[in-house]
Amino acid sequence: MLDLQRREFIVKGSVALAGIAGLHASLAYAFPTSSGEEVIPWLDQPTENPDPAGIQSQLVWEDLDTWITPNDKFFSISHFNRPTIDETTWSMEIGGLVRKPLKLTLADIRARPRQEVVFTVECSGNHGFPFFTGGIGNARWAGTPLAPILEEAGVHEKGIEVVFFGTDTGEVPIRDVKMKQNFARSMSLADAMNPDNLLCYEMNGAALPASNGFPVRLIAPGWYGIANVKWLKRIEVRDTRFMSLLMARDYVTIREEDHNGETVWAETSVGRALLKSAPAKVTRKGSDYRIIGAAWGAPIDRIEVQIDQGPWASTTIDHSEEAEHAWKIWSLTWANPSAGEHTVTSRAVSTAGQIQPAMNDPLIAKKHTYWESNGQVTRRVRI
Ligand SMILES: Nc1nc2c(c(=O)[nH]1)N[C@H]1C(S)=C(S)[C@@H](COP(=O)(O)O)O[C@H]1N2
Ligand SMILES: [Mo]
Repeated sequence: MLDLQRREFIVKGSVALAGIAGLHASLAYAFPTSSGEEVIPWLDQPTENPDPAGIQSQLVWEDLDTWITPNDKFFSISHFNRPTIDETTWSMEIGGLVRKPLKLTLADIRARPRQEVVFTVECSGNHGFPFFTGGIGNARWAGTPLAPILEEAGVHEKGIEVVFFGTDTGEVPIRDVKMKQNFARSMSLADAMNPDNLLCYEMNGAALPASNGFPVRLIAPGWYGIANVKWLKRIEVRDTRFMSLLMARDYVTIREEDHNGETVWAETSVGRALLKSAPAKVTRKGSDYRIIGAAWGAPIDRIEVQIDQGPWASTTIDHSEEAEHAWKIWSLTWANPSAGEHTVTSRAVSTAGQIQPAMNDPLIAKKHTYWESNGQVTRRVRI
């Protein structure tokens, strides 16, 4: 009963009532609901982070025990510097091909209609290197929708591209040109106008932490981390595609594709999130073992797990906390594992019937860059 009491406090609404009504429902809760369930650490562990300034607070998968990632445990990525911004002097411009350029302070933005979204942000480089496997977190973001602001500014008929500039700057060399430039990412006007996009000032009920973009960042649900520009400084509407470092040189996936037996090299800009899952941890309580994990990146139908080279087994999705753009937490009872070393692999299947690719699928095997590493994740564990 203690287990259910804990759930009563954290789960709201009809899902909670269903959970309280039938004990069996608590079996669908993925996270430990009673003490004595211990985590067995994976044998394979990420290697030492060579860039502690750029990559911070990666998720430790074995520690995953809440749907929402607390702010002090949320990963953060910076390509240039990490600016410290004084909110009292900060303002943001909306300009370029607009009829009425705007300048908004934090108070202006906060005074506008508030909208929240629970969105799992994953860095597109996550799982691209042995030292980078925890570039993911799930938060409740709050801000004001971007689309009405663009409407208010009045986008010119010729405007097709919206560029988001961060306050952070770096010196970027290309050929013999050296540019001191701000972090910049763009979206088509149609993508920018998506009603889910937020000028976000709050993360899990608190002001955005400095490392996650204080005072205001873009939150673009359904997109990889890179699109979610932090420390916003300026939004600019243009009449051509924008080919910045982070649109067209880095964050470009290079893949060999087969076209009627001929190899075509495709170079595509990283943008929307891709279907993915990963095992988070194996737990043991007495002789009962469970595998718990997460799945995200596309509407999820189901998640399956393979032990060693065995058959794929269905997992149970934890429906107690869910949202359209948030990871789903799943679990599976692992009955009578034999003593010794095992591999645990998960794969997500989308509602459209797409299966997360295996590592030897040409989609992954013929990808020559590390971004968009959404292949199946295999972990090793000793029972
Ligand atoms: N201005 C700015 N925005 C940025 C970045 C950055 O370096 N500068 N990094 C991007 C990348 S690569 C990712 S994965 C996400 C990560 O968001 P987080 O640091 O809040 O976890 O921020 C994105 N937004
Ligand atoms: Mo990223």
